[in-house]
Amino acid sequence: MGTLTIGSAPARILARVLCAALPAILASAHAQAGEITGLAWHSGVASVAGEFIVAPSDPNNDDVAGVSPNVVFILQKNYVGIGPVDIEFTVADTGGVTEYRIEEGVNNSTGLDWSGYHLELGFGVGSGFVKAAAGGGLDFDAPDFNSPNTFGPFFTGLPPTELDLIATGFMPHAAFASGILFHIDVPDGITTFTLRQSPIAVPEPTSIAGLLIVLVLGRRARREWRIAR
Ligand SMILES: [Ca+2]
Ligand SMILES: [Ca+2]
Ligand SMILES: [Ca+2]
Repeated sequence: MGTLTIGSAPARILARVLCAALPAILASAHAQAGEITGLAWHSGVASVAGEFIVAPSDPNNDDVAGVSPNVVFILQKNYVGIGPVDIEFTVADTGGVTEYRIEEGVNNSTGLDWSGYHLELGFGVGSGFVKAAAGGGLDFDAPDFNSPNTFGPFFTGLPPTELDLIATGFMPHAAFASGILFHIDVPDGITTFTLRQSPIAVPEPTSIAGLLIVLVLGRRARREWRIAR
């Protein structure tokens, strides 16, 4: 697990959110319902800190419109490389579908600027990750998509789909994005699920040049092949 530096922007945000969430945490301490009951993160490219789960104040609230009161905080995910961070949640049945909002902060320490951010839902972690099946009940607030998804100051979300959220924009190296918020419908009948999140780096100019060369050579080869026939 990563660490937060006292006085840093992520630490200040964490303290502010903790203070705001404290009444809800205390009020839910004796709640009987539990949907997401735990989480563990897996990644070779990032550290995760400031994560905590509030017992749902409104279980089985699918399909709530607007911001769901059920919340999981993951306040600092610090990427040091490009790749996925898998967060595996432990789930207990509550007799319905509970809609959660996830609130995040993401730090870019990769040395690369980012042009996007991709979120997926599935099962398993790392090379064992498998995308969830469409229609399986685990989704990003499908089919109504009546709760907001926001991606902080750098990104704008594309229209959501059942199992993918993609945001595009420009997030420079060394930037921190707070205010990332999205919704997940968590059904009964599963014991775990995985939220996979991956930054998308701005393509290197050399990569773009290489891609153009490949395209030109391919076009020329096709033309010569047609002439030779
Ligand atoms: Ca929903
Ligand atoms: Ca749903
Ligand atoms: Ca909703």
